[in-house]
Amino acid sequence: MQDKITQLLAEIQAGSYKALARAITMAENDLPGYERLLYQLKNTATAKVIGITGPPGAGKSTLVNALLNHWINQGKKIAVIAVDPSSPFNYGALLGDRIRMADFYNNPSVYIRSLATRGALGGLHAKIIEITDVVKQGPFDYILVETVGVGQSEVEIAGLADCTIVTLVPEAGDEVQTLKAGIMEIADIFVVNKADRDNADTLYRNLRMLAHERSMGANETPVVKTIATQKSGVDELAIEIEKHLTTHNIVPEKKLQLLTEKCWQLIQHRRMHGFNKTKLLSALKEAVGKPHFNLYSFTNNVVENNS
Ligand SMILES: Nc1nc2c(ncn2[C@@H]2O[C@H](COP(=O)(O)OP(=O)(O)OP(=O)(O)O)[C@@H](O)[C@H]2O)c(=O)[nH]1
Ligand SMILES: [Mg+2]
Repeated sequence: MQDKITQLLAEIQAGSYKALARAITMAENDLPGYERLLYQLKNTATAKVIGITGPPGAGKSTLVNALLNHWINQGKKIAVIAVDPSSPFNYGALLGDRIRMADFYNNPSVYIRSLATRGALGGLHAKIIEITDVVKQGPFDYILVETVGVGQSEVEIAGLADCTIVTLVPEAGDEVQTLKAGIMEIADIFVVNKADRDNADTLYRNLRMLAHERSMGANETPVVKTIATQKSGVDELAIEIEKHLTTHNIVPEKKLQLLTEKCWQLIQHRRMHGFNKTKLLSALKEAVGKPHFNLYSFTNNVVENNS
């Protein structure tokens, strides 16, 4: 009989969204078999991960919506992971947004999954790397990961994605100078969304200037103006994404850093296996009053007895 996990993986690879949903739930909740599933993941996935980040309300979901529309018309298959509690992809979203997305929920070319909780340290979802790796096993051309940009999460998305799109809106024009350091580091493409609003051109020019200053003769980070609600500028954005994906084939430093962090975290997690705070507390309760109690040798004994 074929192993259940092997079977699940084969179903994901064959394009079953039901199997994919089940595997993501396993990853989210550390369910039995989840680690075995991870060990079997293949490194042959061709799906490209595209991160879309930016401040709340910048129009990220509307842009994702427009990109889905664009790529579906080209016969592409796309997965969307929305790490954002207020996202229209989330079930808690406003009714209007849900109606707007209804087409794609039932479209066989699109798989949408929202992850409501953030990572413990304010970064992305704690299992975002594992979940993206699982989704990569499916027969997708693109995996879009939408995240609200708040510090740590932007760095994470840059490590996770093959192409990171930073979405800004005209209202952010004055902030560009202060955003400079962090955001310039991670953006592969800038989008000036809500280009139907005043000051869009100012923001556009400022970003172009920053991109130029920073490029030092190398490729400048492209800046694309969009009106996501009207799907305007989306063709150009799709071209820039494709251009970036085809010209940047080396594993970027930021990806290596993220993977190193993850590996470190997994090692820590494994080394902590078998330790239990309640047990520690009762052992300490017994030991702490003794005249020869020493926290450091106590800890050393606990570690040695556990190995
Ligand atoms: N005028 C204008 N409004 C837009 C445009 N794009 C999006 N909006 C509107 O901006 C609001 C926020 O859009 P969303 O797509 O939900 O923004 P978001 O960045 O995903 O928001 P969060 O996920 O909550 O951070 C919605 O009311 C959209 O209709 C645009 O190009 N022009
Ligand atoms: Mg959103």
